[in-house]
Amino acid sequence: MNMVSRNTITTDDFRAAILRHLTYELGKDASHAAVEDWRMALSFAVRDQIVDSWFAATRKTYDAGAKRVYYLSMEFLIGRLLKDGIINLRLLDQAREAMQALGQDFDTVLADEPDAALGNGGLGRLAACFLESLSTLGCPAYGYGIRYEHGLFRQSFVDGRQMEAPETWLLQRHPWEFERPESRYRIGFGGEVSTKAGKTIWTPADSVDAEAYDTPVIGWQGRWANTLRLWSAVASDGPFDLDSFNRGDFAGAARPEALARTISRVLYPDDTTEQGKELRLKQEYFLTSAALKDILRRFDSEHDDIGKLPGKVAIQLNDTHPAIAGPELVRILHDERGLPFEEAMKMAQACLSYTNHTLLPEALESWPEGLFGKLLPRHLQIVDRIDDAHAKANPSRTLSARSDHQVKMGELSFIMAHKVNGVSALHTELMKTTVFSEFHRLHPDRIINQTNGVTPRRWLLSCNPRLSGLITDTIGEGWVDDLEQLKGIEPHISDAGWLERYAAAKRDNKADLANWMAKTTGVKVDPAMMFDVQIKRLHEYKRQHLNILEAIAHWQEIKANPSADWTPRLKIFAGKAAPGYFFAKDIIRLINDVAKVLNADTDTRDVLQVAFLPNYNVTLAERLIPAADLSEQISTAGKEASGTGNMKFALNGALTVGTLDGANVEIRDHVGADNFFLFGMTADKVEERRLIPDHAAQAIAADPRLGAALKAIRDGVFSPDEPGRYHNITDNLTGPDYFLVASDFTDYYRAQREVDAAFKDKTHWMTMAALNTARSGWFSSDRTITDYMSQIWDAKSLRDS
Ligand code: AZC
Repeated sequence: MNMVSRNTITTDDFRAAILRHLTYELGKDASHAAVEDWRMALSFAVRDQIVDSWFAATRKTYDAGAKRVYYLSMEFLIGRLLKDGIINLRLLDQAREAMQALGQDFDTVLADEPDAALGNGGLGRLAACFLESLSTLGCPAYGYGIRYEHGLFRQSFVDGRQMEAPETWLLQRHPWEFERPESRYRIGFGGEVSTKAGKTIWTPADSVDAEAYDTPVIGWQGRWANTLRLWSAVASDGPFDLDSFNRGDFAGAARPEALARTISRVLYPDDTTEQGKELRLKQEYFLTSAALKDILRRFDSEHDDIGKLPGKVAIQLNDTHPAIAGPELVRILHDERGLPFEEAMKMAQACLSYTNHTLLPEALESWPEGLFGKLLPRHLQIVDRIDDAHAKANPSRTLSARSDHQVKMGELSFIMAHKVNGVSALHTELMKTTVFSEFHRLHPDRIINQTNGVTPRRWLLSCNPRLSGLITDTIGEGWVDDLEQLKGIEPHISDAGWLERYAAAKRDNKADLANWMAKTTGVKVDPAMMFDVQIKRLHEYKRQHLNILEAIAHWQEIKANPSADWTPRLKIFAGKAAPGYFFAKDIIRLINDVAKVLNADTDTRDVLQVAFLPNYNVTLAERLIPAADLSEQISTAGKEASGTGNMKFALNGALTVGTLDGANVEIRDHVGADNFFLFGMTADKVEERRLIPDHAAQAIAADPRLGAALKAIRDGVFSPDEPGRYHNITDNLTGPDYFLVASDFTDYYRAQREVDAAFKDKTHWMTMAALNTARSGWFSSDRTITDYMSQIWDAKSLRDS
């Protein structure tokens, strides 16, 4: 098979490098080394291969005096890095052969790596895909984030209920990072603002130090590597604690230590509800201030004219979480560097841009001004001056970042950014007409769209070797960094032999998943069933409960006529609920309860089963997506900003059943309406429907299947020991039903029966699946990043220079 070509290092040299690391770096004898030791040794050997191109990229950037992109994000949902590095360096053959020669099972060693789960979901995973694409494209860039000691919690189920345990990815050494004790900045909080000789001086009361840890991010073919710089909080030994100590204020003396320990300790596990917690604001300022100090230090080392800043520095705010970058940069430029205020503000705007990832009102960050002012007294003053300057420039309007005794981070980000982007065409239009409508009228050129994308290295080449092997065999390897080349497989789809190979890849991926499920969860499934997959965070707007209601109704239908020719289907769920989001946790439990009943039902279990796989993470996604037949993208239209899982599924040949929401709209446009199962109300219809006071009751009255499914839940069919267990869910769905589960049910049910019918015609199904693969090239994050580079950052690739 014409596999992707090899790196030039020989297997022998690579094996020697692994042994050298095992012996001299880890101090382990090969005869006693554990899997973890082998993994470390292999990781170090791979890392060695990255470092040279990493240095070369840095040198090129300095030599060219090039503009750098800085991606500020509270989340980077990275997953494992070992295989990613091996694949991008094209070391797969050597690594496998070397480990074999050393008597180790390569896949076992790869599987030993914990996921770096420094993110909640889509926003964090997007940041990770973007970093990889920035490196692949050779755009000089840094990711800045927090090195959380504990990433997203570990999920397990007890009696079907979600349990959370701390995640401890740093228990073992993290072989990819380099500690940089020399890159350390003091970050202040609280204190006083004073004026001296016309200068404003902020004297913080407390401080912590941010210490850098660098992880190289290698692009495709190892041609370029950028840096992910994560900050860890350590106690600063500044005058504050010594003074307190000398005064005998030991608690005060210990405060910096305590502060430091908590700030980078844990990722906030709630991705859609803003809780307004002080620690969260501290984390946000900690990341942002450390990043800006680092950016300016680097700038100063190369340039002596601050006026050049916007030409050399592009700072992207990943959602509003780092929005304090606006006032912080103005503070540095005005207070510390002496630029006139409005000039400082203009310069900051020219550097900054902001991506919005959600319109959900509960996710739009705002801080009580008291809390904000207590922690960041100077920044609160600057927010006011920003508002004044904005009002002066736009006299007829009263839009401001501080209002109703709150500091509003969306408004602040909008004002302080030269570009504001949405993440899908629909989402961007909704930004213009809803949350930012007034701002948009005032600044009609500021909002632009950048539809999300995913990296094809991780989400096809690495996670689906069977399909990527077939593709490379058919069209060569150019698709890996030019995903639109996938169109080249389209002419082959009508070739029965080729299509059979495509189908075989899917079949084998499904068999692998079935084996893995049997081994790890004890759930035995037949890989001939349709694998119907919904994997994402649990949220009412994502409507996992619509999916399980459909399963219940279908089960009832099958039970009434068990011998009919049903299409066998396995519904797979995975995803975490925010620990405080009780409704979402109820949905998890309901799905688990339903699974128990359905999977035990001998009348129906050959044709309908349900599995909720615990502890969803990037690695599990890499396992599930290549094995999926059907991708559930069923959010209430207008609520899912984009979705990125939807793209990964389409790319890997799963057909979508979905609403016209987020990037589903564009996926359907690209793959063709015939190759997509559409259902549900559009975003406009959703808004209209909500105006009907009893919309849910009407929908239930109109569809007896829905009524019967709800009744089964209410009667305790799935919770016989506690019939009332799900009254919150049934009350909601028969009452307010804000996310219109009832109103979309009937059309969803219809679409699912269409799916069933289509799945029976294997040739037709596989043709549709292959067309999804062939036509998903546009959803590469390389395309997205190329557009950010030209339309937002004005940044150039240096890869080929
Ligand atoms: C997510 C959106 O919900 C998802 O639709 C989108 O694909 C993703 O961002 C990447 O743009 N948002 C989040 O994960 N979190 C927040 C706060 O929006």
